Amino acid sequence: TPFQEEKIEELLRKHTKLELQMANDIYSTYRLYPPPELSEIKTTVVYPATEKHLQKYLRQEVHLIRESWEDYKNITLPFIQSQSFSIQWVYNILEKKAEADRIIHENQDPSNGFVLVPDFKWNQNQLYDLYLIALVQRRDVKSLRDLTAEHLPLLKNILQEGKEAIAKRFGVPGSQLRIYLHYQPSYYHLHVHFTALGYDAPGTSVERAHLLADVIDNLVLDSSYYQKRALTFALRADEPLLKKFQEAGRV
Ligand code: M7G
Repeated sequence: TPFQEEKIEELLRKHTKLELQMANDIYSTYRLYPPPELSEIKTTVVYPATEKHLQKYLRQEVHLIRESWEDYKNITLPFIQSQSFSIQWVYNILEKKAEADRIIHENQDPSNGFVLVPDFKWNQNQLYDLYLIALVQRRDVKSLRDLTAEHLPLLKNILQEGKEAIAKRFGVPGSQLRIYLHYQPSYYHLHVHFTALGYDAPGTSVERAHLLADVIDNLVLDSSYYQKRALTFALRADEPLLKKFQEAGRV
């Protein structure tokens, strides 16, 4: 986890083992062994993990896919319907069976409502790596590909109320937030990522992140924007979906 500013002084002052490696004039380098309270490693455990979880966390070669709407209907959609990650954890949050005490904001409207919670990648100890996710109440929207003008009230609520709730609770203004959707997501229940603008969060690359404000504008211009245009994303070398695109001659 990132160091907290007020603790960083202790790192060189208190109980820290230092082994000199080299010294030259005003410069010196050391091996530093921090005390346990300053050497926290945030750990996420997935148990039992599926083959797909193993794939997600293994380092692999990646390939860029340019998915047309036809590709989505013929290749991607049947594939995600046949095998995608369980979204039980999302339903647990919506039904208050898990993480209920962590909810930052909730709009209970069944069509246009959502729940805002800290992402499990963020330990909430510092604002530097602030990371929250908004999970929509409705269960019939898988991803960006499903969005039409019908979803504008929902998306506008997430943008507006999400920013307000984060400013109120954490004091971070909307102008310092990056608010976006992933395509492809790992979990096919519509959700929106809120990360600190100064933090280079994983998954913010141009081939994966779509700013919510841009998504809203695109849908205002054309309700079927995301059922028309091609979308780009990267797939890892041994992902079965890549194989499907290869078999279809689309890579
Ligand atoms: P994604 O775009 O579907 O996939 O985002 P990614 O994980 O490849 O980015 C899902 C988001 O939900 C990620 O930012 C995860 O860190 C977060 N997340 C996943 N799980 C299983 C949980 C969970 O159980 N609780 C919380 N609070 N966040 C989770």
